[in-house]
Amino acid sequence: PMASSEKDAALAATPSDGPTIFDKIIRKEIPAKVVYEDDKVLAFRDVSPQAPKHIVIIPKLKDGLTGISKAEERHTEILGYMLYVTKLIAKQEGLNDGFRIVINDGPKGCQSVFHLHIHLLGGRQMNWPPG
Ligand code: IU
Repeated sequence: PMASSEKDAALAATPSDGPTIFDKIIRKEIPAKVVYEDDKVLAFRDVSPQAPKHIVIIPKLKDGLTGISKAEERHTEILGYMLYVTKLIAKQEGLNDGFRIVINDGPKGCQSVFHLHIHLLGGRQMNWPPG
């Protein structure tokens, strides 16, 4: 069925360790607005932005990281590096007055793509508590 919202997409998503649309973005098989790329990570503008700036940061090598709940000790280096790159992108995007970083996990966290990713949101006043 057609997902009417990101929450519906997340609730309908079947967690799996198989390839996701992010693999196609990494391989440039589908277009994405890339804002940062190096040998370890790729960052691109979210197709359904939830803020004036909404960027998704992903590891190029998934290595079992379908989500943060699957993190193992071997992943600590890439996880730390992704956070550092997120900060670099926030600066690159001019988010000097603040921003939000989000990692959705599982159905209750509204995760819809099973390839670990950090959301960077900014360019407007964020709210707390989040929805
Ligand atoms: P989530 O945390 O799994 O819900 O985030 C997945 C995000 O990926 C979500 O914000 C989507 O809008 C975004 N996205 C995208 O940018 N490009 C795509 O082709 C697809 C999803 I599918």
